[in-house]
Amino acid sequence: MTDNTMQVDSPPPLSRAAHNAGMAAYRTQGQRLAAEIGNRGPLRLTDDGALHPDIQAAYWRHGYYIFEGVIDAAEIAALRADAQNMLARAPTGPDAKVDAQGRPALGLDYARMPYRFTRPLADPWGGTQLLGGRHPAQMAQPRPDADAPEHVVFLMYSMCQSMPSGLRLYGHPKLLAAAQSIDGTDFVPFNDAIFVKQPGLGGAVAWHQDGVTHWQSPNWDEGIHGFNFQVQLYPATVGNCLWVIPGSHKLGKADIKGMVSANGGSEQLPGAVPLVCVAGDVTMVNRQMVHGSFANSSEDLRISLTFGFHRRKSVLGQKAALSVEDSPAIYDEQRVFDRSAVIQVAIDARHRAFPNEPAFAYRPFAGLEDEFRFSPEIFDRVIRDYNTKDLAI
Ligand SMILES: O=C(O)CCC(=O)C(=O)O
Repeated sequence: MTDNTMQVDSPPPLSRAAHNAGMAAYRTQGQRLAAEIGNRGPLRLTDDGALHPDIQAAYWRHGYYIFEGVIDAAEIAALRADAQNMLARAPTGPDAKVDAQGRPALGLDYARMPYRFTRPLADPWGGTQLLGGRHPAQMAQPRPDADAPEHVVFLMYSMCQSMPSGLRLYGHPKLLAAAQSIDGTDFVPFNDAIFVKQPGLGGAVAWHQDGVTHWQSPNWDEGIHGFNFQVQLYPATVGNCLWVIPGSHKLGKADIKGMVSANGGSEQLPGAVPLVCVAGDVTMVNRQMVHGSFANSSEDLRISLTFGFHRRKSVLGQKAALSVEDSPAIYDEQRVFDRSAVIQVAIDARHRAFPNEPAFAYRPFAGLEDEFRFSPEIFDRVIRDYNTKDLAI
């Protein structure tokens, strides 16, 4: 098994269509609960640029919020084009070096190969020790249709390097203002990953909580592991979207295996809500939420650009974890500065593309803006292989 192959052996019990049909009642119940909770609307800022206090309160109460209509149609079109280009340039499988057109795949010269594959409709992490063993209960793995390929792209990394529009998105002033309100003026980046849930093929992400570092910290609280945005490039439907258990970010480390057992072994956990979105909506999800997504047995594509932020004090001095745990690094001042510089460069790249939009003022780089203007030299120094410096906790 190579680094970017995630194999699953157990025989799939249900057909794709039967799995899709079997989710219907659960989906209806989840949508009802989501409607009761609400927690969605435009991304409103106060006059001094803070995320509106009502939204902050709603986020902290339930652990998530859906910002509607943040990214306009033209920007979504550019992001789709770049994401589809990345998909087209993926190697044909985990061990391949060329894409479907026989060209050298994107990323062969990157420090980290930017693609992860799964077998269709599989749950590559559930029930394994991968990623700190944080996905303890495997989701159902339906049998794909007969014409399914052997492997599908599941995740793509490096959006700030491989997608010009992805770098610009990373400097979005309203998203950064929200990050600043949640994680403080000295907030720092986490990582980014593009979840690709191809229609009738996309893999499952077993129920999990993201954080691995601070569960036993004496100063543990509901925000210590930060949050993730997901920018939806296509509709996130009830059949393919991310699900969360509201309020679970406040309760410490969940016994997910026990929750599934107590639910008669079914992964259809009670009290969960689907984060249904249209293209251009952005979800904000606390990384301590119990969350996951089912095998995409539906007919709808989802591509979610996922990137997160932390409080600086949650990260500084911590050991590399999760996607960067193969390195023995400690997140010292230099590492935090180097990875945070991606934000400053992204702000400048965005400002060049959208000169009429107010640029976000990122406090840790106040006075250093001229040293981090977007240029070929800065791209090589700051953006190339930036994800080897991710700040995962
Ligand atoms: O979008 C998905 O399906 C999974 C996302 C997720 O698990 C995460 O962001 O941690």
